[in-house]
Amino acid sequence: QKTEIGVIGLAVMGRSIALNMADHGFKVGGYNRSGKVTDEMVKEYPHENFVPFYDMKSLVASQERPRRFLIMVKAGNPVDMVIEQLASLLDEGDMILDGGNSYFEDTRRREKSLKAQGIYYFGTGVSGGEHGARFGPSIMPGGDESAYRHIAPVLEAIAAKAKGEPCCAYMGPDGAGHYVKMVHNGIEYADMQLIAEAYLLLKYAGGYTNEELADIFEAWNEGELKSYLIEITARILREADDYAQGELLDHILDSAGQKGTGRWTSLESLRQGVNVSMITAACNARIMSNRIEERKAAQSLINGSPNRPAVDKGAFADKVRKGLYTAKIVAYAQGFDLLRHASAEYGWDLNYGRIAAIFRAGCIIQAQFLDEITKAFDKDSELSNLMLDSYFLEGINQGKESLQNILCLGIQNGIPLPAMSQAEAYIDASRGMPVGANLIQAQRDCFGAHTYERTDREGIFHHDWGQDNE
Ligand code: NBP
Repeated sequence: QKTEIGVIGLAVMGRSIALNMADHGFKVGGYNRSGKVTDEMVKEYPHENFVPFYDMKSLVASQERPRRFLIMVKAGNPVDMVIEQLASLLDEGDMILDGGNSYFEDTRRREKSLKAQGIYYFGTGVSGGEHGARFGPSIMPGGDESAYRHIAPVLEAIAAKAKGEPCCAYMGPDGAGHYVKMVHNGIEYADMQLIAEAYLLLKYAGGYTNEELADIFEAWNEGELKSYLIEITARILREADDYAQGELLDHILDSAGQKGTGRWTSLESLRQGVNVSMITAACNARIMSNRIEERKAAQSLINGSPNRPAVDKGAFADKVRKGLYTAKIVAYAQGFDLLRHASAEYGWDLNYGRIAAIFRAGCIIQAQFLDEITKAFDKDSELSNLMLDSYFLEGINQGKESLQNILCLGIQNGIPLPAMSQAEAYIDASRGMPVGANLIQAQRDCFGAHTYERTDREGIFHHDWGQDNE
């Protein structure tokens, strides 16, 4: 039977995306290494437009040229193994898309090597989890621009729609799509950490009950914080436990998992010399959360906060909302700053407004806020920092005092607020406050003759600081 596209890897994501394509009228061929998985899929989710295959050769033979394949297998070696098998069966002009969470450097390597064989390779970021893949994810394809038109009709049909527009757009050459997905995930880490910190403040400094908290998050979801993550937080806070008393949230272990895309973003930012301190803080917060035993053991050893100030419950929630919004602006400013540097470094010519636009639906960080990011970059595509756009500047200037207030209160209450603290530090460093680097330069010159520059004269200077400075 003839097919129009092949999906390789039919686990949760591959199966969902294949069915999504089938729903949109594409004849989809599906193949999974273990045939059992394919059988189960066909049995549980039969679809007239889905054709199962049990070897790659027949899958390839079922398509007219140029052929199109989407690989949805575990990131890493499995992708290379599938490519090796698949590429040997393909002809010049055929296309392979990798929809998994592949590391962008792997994507660059694979794209280059397949190009030499005349095969177009698209590293394609897909966000939205199982539900997104099934009913409309946000899709970030990167690869050869001239070949994009061959895959665009399928990707744009299955993508989520925001105000009628598909949340899928060509990102740039080679690893650009997977890079954007990586930064998306990094921002997601920071966004989630900020919400967790707002929750901690409201719960432990504000003394709100879960029900009150759910009402607060629901109300926030009507305003500038409106987003998928705020919406599910309100829902989570209301969820009753079916095993013990109260809400499920209070019975979930205080230890968060991570699969590594946040860490990749953080490591990459250091390589690029870009400060994404809030993403790094979010990674570190998860690392600390995993130290359950150490945290328990030190509980009675390290002093808490003896003088916990009283909180005006009524006004507090509003301050937390403003502080959270301010910090959120900084998290996105940092993420987009990394994209800007990467674009220059790798020669991608990324379109930041378009990137924000495809995050508006389907993905985890979807939010009203993203419309404003698109507007900011449409106004000025060379905008050096999102915080400096007039809309966001107003947000920062209006919310900064609240951020400072809730930070002070949180710290006095002994509540760890790593991401919010980084937001404040970033704002203060950005607004030209001295950062102490004059002293660091003096120390470097003192112990290592590393020289320094002066504020009042051109040139490179070295000072004889006296003894003990070899
Ligand atoms: P998994 O990441 O759990 O991978 C399982 C799939 O990989 C199965 O089809 C398995 O085949 C196949 N596979 C493996 Br493992 N090694 C293979 C090999 N050497 N050759 C061929 N196939 C191999 O699946 P997933 O959760 O559906 O995710 C797929 C991709 O999408 C991943 O990169 C993931 O990071 C990404 N992603 C996932 C989500 C999500 O919410 N889950 C969201 C966004 C992106 P088998 O059945 O024969 O073992």
